[in-house]
Amino acid sequence: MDAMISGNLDATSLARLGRLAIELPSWGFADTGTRFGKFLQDAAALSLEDKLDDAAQVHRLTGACPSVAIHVLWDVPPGGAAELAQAAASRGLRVGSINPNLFQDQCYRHGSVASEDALVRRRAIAHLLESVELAAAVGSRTLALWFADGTNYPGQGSVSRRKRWFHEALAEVHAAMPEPMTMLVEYKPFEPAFYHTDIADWGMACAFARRAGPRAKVLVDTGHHLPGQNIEHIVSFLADEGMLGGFHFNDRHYADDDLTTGSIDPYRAFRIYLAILEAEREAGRDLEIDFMIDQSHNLKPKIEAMIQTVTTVQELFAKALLVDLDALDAARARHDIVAAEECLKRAFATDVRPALAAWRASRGLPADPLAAHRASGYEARAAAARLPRKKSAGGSYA
Ligand code: RM4
Ligand code: MN
Ligand code: MN
Repeated sequence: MDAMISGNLDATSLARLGRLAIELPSWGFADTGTRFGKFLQDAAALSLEDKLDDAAQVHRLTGACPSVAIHVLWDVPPGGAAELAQAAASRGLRVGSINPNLFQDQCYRHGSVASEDALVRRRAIAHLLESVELAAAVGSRTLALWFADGTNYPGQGSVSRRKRWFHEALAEVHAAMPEPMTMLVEYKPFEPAFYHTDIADWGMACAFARRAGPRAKVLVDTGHHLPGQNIEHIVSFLADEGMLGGFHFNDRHYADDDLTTGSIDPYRAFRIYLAILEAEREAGRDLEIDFMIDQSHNLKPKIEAMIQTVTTVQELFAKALLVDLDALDAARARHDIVAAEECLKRAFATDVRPALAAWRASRGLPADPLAAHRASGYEARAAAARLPRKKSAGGSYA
């Protein structure tokens, strides 16, 4: 790529950006809301096919989203794995992470693999094992586990006993995973449980993953931290331990808000990407990380929000690529705090959008994917096709 096109990004940086695959969540295209209600959108996806159509539209315009995360309870068609894989492949996509659902059925109201009820624990493990089979059958390499297990009141549960049940369940599931499948263990401090959550933070997720087996890693959902937590520190720490397995990108202002990535604190997202790039430089290769989006676009049009997210991630990743790591290390070596911080600020302040527009055009993609989507008429066509199928509010998301 010539200098005119690359602008302020060199060829190595653009190549790394080109290898940044961002997985789209099927549930990000469906109607969602809050626990107070759901606002329906005419063009929001109803079926698996709708969700895949929408994901394909995002991938067509950005060229960066070849896979779709699947929620077992919400997305698996009657024809099972074969139909699912075919539905994705026919749209130029592949099935990405498989997300079991252990939080919706009535039997899980007191927990799933940590329930006091042995029959519920068995049922939960059986669902996880079925999810492993599904993942293998569709060619997915990632089993993404998020558990709602926890308690609401002091005294309600034995934390240590529940912990041991988690160890047992995850080890059993890990043993059933064929190579090279990876298990990702997600953590979250609260919600839906409000007193204690069985996997409340990265340290617990890391301990559970370590004991589960060598192909279990930690999934960092950027919205799953208590206020003030230094997420990039967690990212660097996990990467150095070889335990960073994946991300759920989103942004938040208060709690698990699932807002679009970079909408509230783009500097934090930039610092997280810089932590990844520093770890990659030390490793001398790209880290094997699943970069996934986990957002809930309650009011924004779903596809627009998704395109906005992908381009924002690319912009912030590109800014992180602009950080002069040699200059940064030199500043660190002489304890020059100001110069070190300026390395970050200079890169973050650089407008990479013209360079990215030229980069996209050079790859045969629209220079402005959002504008191209708006000009395509996709939204109106989807609304016309889906509106007659829309029923009254119902169903679930989370
Ligand atoms: C959780 C968590 C999980 C997601 C569920 C639906 O808050 O972020 O990743 O699968 O919501
Ligand atoms: Mn998540
Ligand atoms: Mn969440």
